[in-house]
Amino acid sequence: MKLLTGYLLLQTAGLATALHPKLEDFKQKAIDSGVALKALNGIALAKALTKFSGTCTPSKVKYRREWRTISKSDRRKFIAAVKCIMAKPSTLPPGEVPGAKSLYDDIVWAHARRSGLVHNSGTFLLFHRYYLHTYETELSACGWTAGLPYWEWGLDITGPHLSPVFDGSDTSLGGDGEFIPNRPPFSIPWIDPLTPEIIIPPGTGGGCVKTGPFVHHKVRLGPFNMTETFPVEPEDGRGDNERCLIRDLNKGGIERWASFRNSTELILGSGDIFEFHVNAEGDPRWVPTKPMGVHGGGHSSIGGVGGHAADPVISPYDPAFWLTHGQLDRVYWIWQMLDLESRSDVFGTGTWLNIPPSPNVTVEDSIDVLPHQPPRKLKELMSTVAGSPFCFVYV
Ligand SMILES: *[C@@H]1O[C@H](CO)[C@@H](O)[C@H](O)[C@H]1NC(C)=O
Ligand SMILES: *[C@@H]1O[C@H](CO)[C@@H](O)[C@H](O)[C@H]1NC(C)=O
Ligand SMILES: *[C@@H]1O[C@H](CO)[C@@H](O)[C@H](O)[C@H]1NC(C)=O
Ligand SMILES: [Cu+2]
Repeated sequence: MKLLTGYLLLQTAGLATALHPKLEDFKQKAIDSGVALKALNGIALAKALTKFSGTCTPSKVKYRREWRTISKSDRRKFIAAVKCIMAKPSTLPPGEVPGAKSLYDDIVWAHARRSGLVHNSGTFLLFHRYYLHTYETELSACGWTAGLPYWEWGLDITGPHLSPVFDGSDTSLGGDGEFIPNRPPFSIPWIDPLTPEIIIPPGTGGGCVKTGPFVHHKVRLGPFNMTETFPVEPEDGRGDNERCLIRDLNKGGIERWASFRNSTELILGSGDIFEFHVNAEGDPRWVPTKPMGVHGGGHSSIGGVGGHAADPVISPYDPAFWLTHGQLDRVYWIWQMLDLESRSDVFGTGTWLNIPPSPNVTVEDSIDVLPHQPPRKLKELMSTVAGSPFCFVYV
């Protein structure tokens, strides 16, 4: 009898945890090792699979997977599809963005032209979700019909330069940048005076990527002058300024801001979209003592000091951009799916750090990824299993 009661209690506790997981439900070891985050992904997935609607069905849903859980032959297929996007010609109107030679450049431009509106603003999370979908759609046209892969930062806390994601093999996203010694650290020039200075020590690269599938990949657009480009579409930087892809893999980015603990605490410590958003992006106006957030942590772990992935305007030039943002969207998705009904809101105004001041964004407002994806109301981008436009889950 006693045994039965204990069993029932356990069951009940287990169910409560599954429905409303809390930080206290997990041992510190489980949080720091990624076991908790994996469990949360499992709960989110179970909930997502009950929410299919519209044209999204279990037979159509795309599974977005962590890079190293994808077979090596499939990774090569994915890389071939990325190269296919890089080889397709630009489709922008002639003369509008003279430096855009390929479809890949076009897609980078779609981010660059909106950078003053979709960072540290109310559209940040959903614009990037829609932007990843744009890329996933183009990958599909290039033969990769599975879900966009993501990169779980926490697995590489000992150093991204040691990761199979960046080992420079033909099943990686390319290696580190060439090592450049004696570089000074980078101090992030926040416009907001509230934020303490953020110092990023140099990582293990700093120069051009010399190994792996993307050694011939060219960065063309930019650099863009941030002061002038925010928030309007930049005029400078549209020409062809061909150069190599620079990386500076940097374990500090993961250790300080994007560890398993950081992602798990973000999910379980955020009660509403305000808390989730300002912590995920490290918005200096709201969390001045916790700048960067997991988003900035992911970027700086690839871009470090001077790497393209750390450039807020043209970071999509690094093919790893899509995987680090896939992970950010996954963390957002897990958080949302734990209670989708109450987590389908937005927080923030329509401009970067509200410069210049703009109204609060609402779910009735629209964003686009022109010319690739049409305007959509933000409320249409909340569920990833409603079919219009999304039909994907994270596993
Ligand atoms: C960027 O824009 C600012 C403000 O207009 C200007 O002072 C600065 O010289 C520009 N920098 C570059 C590199 O063009
Ligand atoms: C991120 O997690 C690490 C432990 O993995 C911790 O030392 C660090 O303080 C956390 N960063 C933030 C901003 O919470
Ligand atoms: C915009 O949102 C902020 C934060 O929630 C709120 O304090 C403010 O009143 C809102 N402004 C308007 C005009 O609704
Ligand atoms: Cu961005």
